[in-house]
Amino acid sequence: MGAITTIEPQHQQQDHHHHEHHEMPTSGGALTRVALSATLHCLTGCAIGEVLGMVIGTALGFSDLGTVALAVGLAFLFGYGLTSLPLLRSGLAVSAVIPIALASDTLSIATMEIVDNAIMLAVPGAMESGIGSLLFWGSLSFALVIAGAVALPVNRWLIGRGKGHAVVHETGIHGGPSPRIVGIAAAVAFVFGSSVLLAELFDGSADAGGGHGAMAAPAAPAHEEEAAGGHAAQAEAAAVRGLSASANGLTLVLERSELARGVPTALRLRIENGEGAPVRDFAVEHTKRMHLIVVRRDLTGFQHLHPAMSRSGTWSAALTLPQAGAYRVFADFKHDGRNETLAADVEVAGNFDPAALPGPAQTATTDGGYEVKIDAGRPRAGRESTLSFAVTRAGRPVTVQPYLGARGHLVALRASDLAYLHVHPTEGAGAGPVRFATEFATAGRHRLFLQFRHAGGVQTAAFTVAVAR
Ligand SMILES: [Cu+2]
Repeated sequence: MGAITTIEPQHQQQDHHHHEHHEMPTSGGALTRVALSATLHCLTGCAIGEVLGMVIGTALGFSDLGTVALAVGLAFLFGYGLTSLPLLRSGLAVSAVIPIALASDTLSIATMEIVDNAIMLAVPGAMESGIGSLLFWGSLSFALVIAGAVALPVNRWLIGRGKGHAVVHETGIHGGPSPRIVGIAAAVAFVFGSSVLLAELFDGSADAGGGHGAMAAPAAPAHEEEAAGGHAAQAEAAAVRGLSASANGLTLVLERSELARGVPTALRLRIENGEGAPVRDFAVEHTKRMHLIVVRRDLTGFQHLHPAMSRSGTWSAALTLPQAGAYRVFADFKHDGRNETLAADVEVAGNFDPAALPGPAQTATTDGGYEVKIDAGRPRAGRESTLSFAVTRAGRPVTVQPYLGARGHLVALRASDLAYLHVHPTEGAGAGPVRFATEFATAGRHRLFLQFRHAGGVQTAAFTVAVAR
């Protein structure tokens, strides 16, 4: 924040703006103090709006652009609001308050919003890591403090010319938060934010799931297949997962292996380490720390759930299984820098009527009436395959909304044993077909479950793909 003193204020008096009992300093340390107080005041409203916008936008899975737009809108709303409320409360008419708020805050809020949103977009994974992660809150804290620091010379310059917050000052009405308290909060936010970002930097991982993992785990082996694609992904993809309840020293423990048919039940599970203690530090992957895939052994009844973890490390999700049969429960998560998929079965008693696997088809229709056309090329065992999905509704192309930090989510299971394949999206935002890459380890039939979001709802389309030798 040292740059503030380098800007020289204009020393000319602005008599027509000058009031005798609220003389504004036009230079030096006194001007800086007024500018600092005004900036902290403005930053409060801005921060409330920005944080609210970021939380709502990321929680609802908005695109980065949508989240930023919401945050900017709310920042202006709260910024103007915080200036206007004390004036309105003191009896000033709305028609008098609006021009004052506009003159006082517009440039200041605009500066802050450009800076803090640019920082949020620039920090890798900050927007995707979600409100449960340290990386998200660290980046946001850091971004807001830097935004305030950049706005300070802007406000100082404006006030020195009798503009900006000087206009509010002229009314003689002072309200809003104490600059001292906001100043202390900003200092704390700066220390917290820069610590998180420094830790992220030293961890050396550009992993979108920073959060807890990045702080707690000593530099884990980098498995950045999400970002790197290509070669790193191929080695990883060749290994099928989800065939075992235990792998790499971790064990999936389901609290119960039998569920009642058609009754909403809390499916509870934990991941235990080698000592039998529950694991609690999971990294964010695809915006969540735990993905549960539930599917009946005959590859029907697909469900994708996001459970919540208790302090003790027990994950819980509401699950209803309407049909009898044996179901595979896959726990897909990232721990110590590694992607893991552990799986175990639950049974639902009753008459089991297994469904035959549908043959390969080019199109599938979702429950919501969306038509999805698959282009899988000619997939061969041991080769990287690109899978492309075009979504239409009533014959018109549909541009899908972001879902779990990508344009869609794909689960690929080997039909013979429900082996769980690693699949990764191959491109970010935009229109056109949704694309993924995977490597089918072996020949044979596979069942693919594509999930995408549109009009606020999540749709699932299932396909059978025959992989050649
Ligand atoms: Cu998920």
